[in-house]
Amino acid sequence: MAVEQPVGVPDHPAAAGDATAVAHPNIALIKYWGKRDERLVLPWTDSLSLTLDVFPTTTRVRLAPGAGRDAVTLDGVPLAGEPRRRVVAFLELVRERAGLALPAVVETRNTVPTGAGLASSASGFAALAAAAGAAYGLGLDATGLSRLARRGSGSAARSVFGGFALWHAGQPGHADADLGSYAEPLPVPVRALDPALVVAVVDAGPKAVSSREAMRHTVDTSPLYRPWAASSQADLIEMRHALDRADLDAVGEIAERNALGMHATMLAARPAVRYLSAATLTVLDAVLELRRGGVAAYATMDAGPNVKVLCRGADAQRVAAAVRGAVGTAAVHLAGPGPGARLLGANPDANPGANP
Ligand code: 2P0
Repeated sequence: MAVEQPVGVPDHPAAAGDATAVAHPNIALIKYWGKRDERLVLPWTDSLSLTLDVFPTTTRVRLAPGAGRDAVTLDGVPLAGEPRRRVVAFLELVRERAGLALPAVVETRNTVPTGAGLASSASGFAALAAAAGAAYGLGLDATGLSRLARRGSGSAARSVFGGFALWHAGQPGHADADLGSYAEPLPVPVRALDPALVVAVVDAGPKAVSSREAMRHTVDTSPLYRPWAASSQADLIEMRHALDRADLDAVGEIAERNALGMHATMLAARPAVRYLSAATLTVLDAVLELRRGGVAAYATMDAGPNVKVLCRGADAQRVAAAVRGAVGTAAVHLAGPGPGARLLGANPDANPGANP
């Protein structure tokens, strides 16, 4: 991609006026499911994720003096309805903070199947936050960028950082709740852990129920929600110890039970929300079979039927072959740890979240 030259905005020297950013999706090993504040996007629980090196989103934001309203496209197609509303609401937040009322042209390129439970909103809002923050001149550090990305989509707070990231829920009742909820990178012995995710796309279609709607419904109606939230905090503590000692089997076991528990909360909601399909269960059987054969392989699923199998990088091809053998129609992708959100064409100091 060509490096964009900043054009600047008269009277706002900090505003680049034109900025392009790239961000990658992340997969939660300890899930985020449920908000305590819908407007500020504050979760009930902490979550922990791995940012991937596949499916980047690239977003360019150009300020457009003279335009009547924001122009927002995804892969060249103008956005409409709720997706457009969410982007425009996010730009409003940025404009308010910048004290700059200009509309923008937002062009996004996604390489992940949108809406398929593969975290396109995480990479999408992390890239948008980085590009819009620079275009409007917010001058945010990585923590500030994570807080801002969170307002677009909760999981985007984590995609600001590369590798493993922990998103703090923040303290309920804190005077400035917004300040307390942000992600930070976790120091993990990645080389010793050698993590890989085999992504089995068993259905790339859009989901019937958005994760936003599904988590709201789960919190409101599922008798299993509070017990899961409590167990998830305990899982997080165990997960951090397992990561510290590069114990991939323990990491996988905790991640798998945390994800299955999250889906149990949805299945117990009234009425149930069920993202898992017959093909999902077939992949779960294949994962069990791999473990019986001595391969460290553990499954996690998000707001969709697709399965991400955590394994060692050294075993990834074997795991991918087993998944393909189980569900012949599945598209299988191999992923490893990826970088945080970064501006294209900017000097490294302007990229506080992008780990090498
Ligand atoms: C996660 N998911 O931790 C969890 C697990 C899906 C299942 O974060 O409403 O798109 O925009 O804050 O971030 C998906 O939810 O939801 C998600 P909003 P988001 O990755």
